[in-house]
Amino acid sequence: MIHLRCNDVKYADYIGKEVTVRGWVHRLRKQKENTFMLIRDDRGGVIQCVLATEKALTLTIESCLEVTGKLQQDSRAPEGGYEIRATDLKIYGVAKVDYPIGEYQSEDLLLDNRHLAVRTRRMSTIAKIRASILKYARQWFIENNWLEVNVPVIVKDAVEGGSTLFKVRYFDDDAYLSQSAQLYLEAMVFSLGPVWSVTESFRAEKSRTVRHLAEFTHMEAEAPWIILDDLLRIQEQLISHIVQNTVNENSADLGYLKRDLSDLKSIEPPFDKLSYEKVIEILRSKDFVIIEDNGNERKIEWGDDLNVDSERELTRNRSRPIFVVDFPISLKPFYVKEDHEKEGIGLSADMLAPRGFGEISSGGERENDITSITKRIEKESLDPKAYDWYLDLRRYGSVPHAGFGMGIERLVRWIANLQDIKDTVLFPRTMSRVRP
Ligand code: AMO
Repeated sequence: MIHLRCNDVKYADYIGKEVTVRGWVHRLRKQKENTFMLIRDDRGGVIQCVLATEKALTLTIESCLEVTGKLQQDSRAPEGGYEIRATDLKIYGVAKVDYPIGEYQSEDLLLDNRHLAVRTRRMSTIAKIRASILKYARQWFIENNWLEVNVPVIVKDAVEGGSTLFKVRYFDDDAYLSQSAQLYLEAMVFSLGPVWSVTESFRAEKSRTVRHLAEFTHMEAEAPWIILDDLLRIQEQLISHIVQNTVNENSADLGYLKRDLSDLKSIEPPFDKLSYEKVIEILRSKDFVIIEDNGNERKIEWGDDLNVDSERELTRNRSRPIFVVDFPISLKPFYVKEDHEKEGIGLSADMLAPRGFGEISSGGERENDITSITKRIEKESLDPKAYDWYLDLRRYGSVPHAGFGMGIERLVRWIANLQDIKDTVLFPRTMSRVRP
């Protein structure tokens, strides 16, 4: 018996042969004599099956079954003009008639039923693109001799400020869900050299935006003996490798999502670098305004952080990512190293994706000076005691080092051209959504 996996076979090779397909009833049209079903297999491939209606009476949308019959060519059949004339049917599970997902559904209904919506072509297409992005990221790190490591996600210390920490009860104590693997990766570079990890990070983000999740997949890398310029080169190469290979492997998937491939194909190093000062100058020349917490509007000025709107404005007419460098250190966390040639400026960089997508990574050189780190930890209202182990890294043979963190969902959002970050992950976690 020939088991068809729809996406992997050339149907023409099987015309007239008896084949079997296993899957779910994707579409169903019962006529007096014949029933026409579009069967979707477990890789998302589809084929039409025609069955005598008397054998199909119990069948419903999303019923799980196995159909055997002769493969025939019929130009009326959807998805390529082939169909199976069924002679045998094995039913694994009849679906209840009230399957909640139809052709046109509201966003909320799809999110409430995400455990079922993962079966839609759109969601499985995005999942495949995401898998390629992770695969080619891993390939780049392996080819360039970086060691993959794992870190804990239950921690005692904040990396990105205290306001977005999720507290958890840890036996008789309190702990937090990790915001970033960075501090642990920093500990590893002393004995493992360049290291990288993919870990879930957690942020109790109060803001509802199209690019923030409460839980996201964080790809992070850290290496000894490198400076900011090296870090930018590493990210340019990594991103170009991921994009070119994903476009190559997933062009049909990207096409299904109506992603214009020409921009992506042009992604190659080097990426433009703009200083924070230049960025503020550009935004001011466009009369870009900031809305303050009290609702007042004013023109953006030096010292303001970049946000979703300013990054959209900066990148909307660009086709390739850019780095923003030379941020005021006051806008950056305690670990960012100050540029000793430019007082008050940090040796860090954010990478912004083009066409309005904005920040996808952040990183830089790490501060070595214990006094400076401690002061800045206190300034962020964090408890220096929690960082004792981290400060040991500076006490015992500190090494110049640098690293970055990149949000996989932000990367998927840009590469697959998705507006809402919730679509980049099968089971999104946001302020208002923790199930399914
Ligand atoms: P940062 O906080 O900028 O830096 O995070 C790094 C990258 O992670 C992604 N990201 C998010 N993605 C989805 N939802 C969120 N709420 C969210 N928050 C962040 C973004 C961002 O660029 N330790 C530092 C990095 C470093 O210096 O190594 C850090 O975590 O893509």
